[in-house]
Amino acid sequence: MTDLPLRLIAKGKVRELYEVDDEHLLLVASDRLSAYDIVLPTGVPDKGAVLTGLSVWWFEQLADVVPNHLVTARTAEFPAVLQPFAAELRGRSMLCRRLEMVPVECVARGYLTGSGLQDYRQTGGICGEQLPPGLEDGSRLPAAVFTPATKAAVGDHDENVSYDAVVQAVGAELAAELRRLTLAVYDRGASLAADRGILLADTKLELGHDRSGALVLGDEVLTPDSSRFWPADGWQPGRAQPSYDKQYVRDWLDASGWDRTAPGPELPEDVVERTRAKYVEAYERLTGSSFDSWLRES
Ligand code: Q0T
Repeated sequence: MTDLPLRLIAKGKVRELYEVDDEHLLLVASDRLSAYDIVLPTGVPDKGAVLTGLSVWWFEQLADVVPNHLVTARTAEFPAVLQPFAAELRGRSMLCRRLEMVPVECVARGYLTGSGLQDYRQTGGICGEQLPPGLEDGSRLPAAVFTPATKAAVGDHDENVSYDAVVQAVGAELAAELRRLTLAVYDRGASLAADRGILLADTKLELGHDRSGALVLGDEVLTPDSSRFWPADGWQPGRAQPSYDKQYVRDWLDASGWDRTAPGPELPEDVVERTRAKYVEAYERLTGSSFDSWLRES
């Protein structure tokens, strides 16, 4: 997009974080999409707006569990310097309170897959928490597990760490609070999503302290980029689960002969359009509101 008249303070694979003033940041979600850890050259129209709309909706659903950093996602309420960019920012940006971030990636897993499955196969548990024997890819865990990780540089994978390592890093009191809040957010999210036919396999949160010292939810929450969404009707432990949002992309990439090195191939129009429809469907299924209404109100 056009450069904003703001200092860029963090850039992820598919979104950017800008400084607005001492106390506020602007989080902007792009339409870029990554697959097999590579950002593809083709964007998915409205993906950034779907993820932002979902995140804002989840913040509301979670307000009784944990406070959050959202100030407003209505562009009309953004500062005057951003008004010339309102059309570009609409739907996909959040004005947030600036927090002192806790240097721990707070992950909760209700199902076994990904790096959790790798850990389990090597150790019989994840992040030092033992699990029952006999679990396979996609198995539901007896109860959600807090599996913290340390943040890696862009492009690298976060590293799972033990709960003890979190205690060493931030102290016993904060570590316990991170675990409690992460599991509470996962449990609320998973239960709400399950009611709507979507399994929430796992989710990653970022928490920080506000000026009063309160622990606050930051970043984006319970989006398909920060979480694994699976269609409940296709769930079958013992194999890789289909992704709610990216399966058309993966299927096409798998058949394309791509060797999974950058830059990755351009996606055909029909794959882009079907993927856009999956993102919009996820938004509408979870929130019960039309995606158009999100674009109108933001
Ligand atoms: C942050 C202070 O979101 C990140 O990178 C995206 C490109 C990671 N990150 C978040 C912060 C936030 C938030 N969210 C906040 N409210 N206050 N820092 C910094 N990096």
